[in-house]
Amino acid sequence: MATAERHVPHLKRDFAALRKDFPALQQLVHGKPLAYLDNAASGQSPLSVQNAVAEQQRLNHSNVHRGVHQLSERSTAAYEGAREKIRRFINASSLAEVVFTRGTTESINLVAATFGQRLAAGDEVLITGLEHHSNIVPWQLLCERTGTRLVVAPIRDDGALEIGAFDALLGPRTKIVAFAHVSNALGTVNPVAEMIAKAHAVGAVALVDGAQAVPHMRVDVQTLDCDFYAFSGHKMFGPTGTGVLYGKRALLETMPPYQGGGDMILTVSFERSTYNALPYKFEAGTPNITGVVGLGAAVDYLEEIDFVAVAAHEQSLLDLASRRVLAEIPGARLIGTAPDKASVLSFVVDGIHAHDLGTIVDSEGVAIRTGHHCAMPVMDRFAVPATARASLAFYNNEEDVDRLIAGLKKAVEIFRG
Ligand code: C6P
Repeated sequence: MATAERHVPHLKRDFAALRKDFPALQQLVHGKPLAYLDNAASGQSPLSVQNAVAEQQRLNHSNVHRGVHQLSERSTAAYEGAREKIRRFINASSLAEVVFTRGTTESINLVAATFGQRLAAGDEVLITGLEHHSNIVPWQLLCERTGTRLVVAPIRDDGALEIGAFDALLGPRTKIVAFAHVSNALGTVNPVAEMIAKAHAVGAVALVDGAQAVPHMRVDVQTLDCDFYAFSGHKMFGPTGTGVLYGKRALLETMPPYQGGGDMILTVSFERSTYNALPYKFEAGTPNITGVVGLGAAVDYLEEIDFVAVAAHEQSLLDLASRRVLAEIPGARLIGTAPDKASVLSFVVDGIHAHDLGTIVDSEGVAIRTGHHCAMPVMDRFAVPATARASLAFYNNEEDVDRLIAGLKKAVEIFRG
């Protein structure tokens, strides 16, 4: 984990005060104050992000990189300004390495479709048993196209990666190693720096799915030395439909474009086209300008927060919620108990389907996610059809945990009498 381990004095760590920045958290749901515990699906946006989005729409709505007029220049400055904010946020060495996408899913598909073109029968892509569908299916599509083999490193009964098996599956055939930084279904934190180094040792490139890491820890792509890092704006308190693919410049330079269209070209004739410089080569068509401006505002917001304190706060809430679910909800079982976990509490309760748990706690104003969490192989590994998942952000507090436990007790009462 590439985390600054020091407290920096001017950074904010009063989480009760920060909670007031989030309008959605101030509302009643079913007549009760909202306890929002579905942050792994989508984080709420602070007012500053909402204002940035509204202002872009109200005053600056126009296209980027195209117009000489004032509005287009303002949009271009805001859009490219957000790219610089992201570059600093993840410590990429150049703006050329920050590609805007629609989200983690598109970022991974981009790499599979473009970098993947150089793979052939006999090559292997190594993933882990922890992956979200968006870090499985793009590789399966690639394998179908090229005859490449998909290899999966198994996970242990506690939801941690079997690192010995991962090591054994790496070899000269491995060309891409793709894995989650943090599992969305279990919360397991992977030893990503170690995995990246091991991928490099066999000559493979490493792609990290950072969707569930970026909202919880500071990520430094140069320290990690990953080749690609993918993440989504809406999970880091920004708008939906925004995401980032970080890629090392030397690799991105060698990759063909992903989609064709406006903005990604230098010249077009009917005979042939030439492509724009990085990162524009990978940004065909009018991008999600308003969303990216909002994402830039989300980065501004996060830059003011002490992430060492965030990790400690979320860990203490996760420990509390885990202890209380086990102690107070009869028949509850945690799914995912790896020693290194972040933000996610997945569980099942004997005799009560996860969807019923979700519906009953919702009636109490508590938002959790239930189902397979777009990670069906993880559900298969633990032989459950679905789990209930409470997932935390820095604005959550002990009262949210109290409310979750009370909602679950109500479900048990209804189902068991
Ligand atoms: N997980 C969840 O509730 P998109 O949809 O492209 O923004 O992110 C996809 C994705 C990729 N990897 C991981 C680890 C993820 O958690 C997600 C999204 C959400 O867990 C929605 S399924």
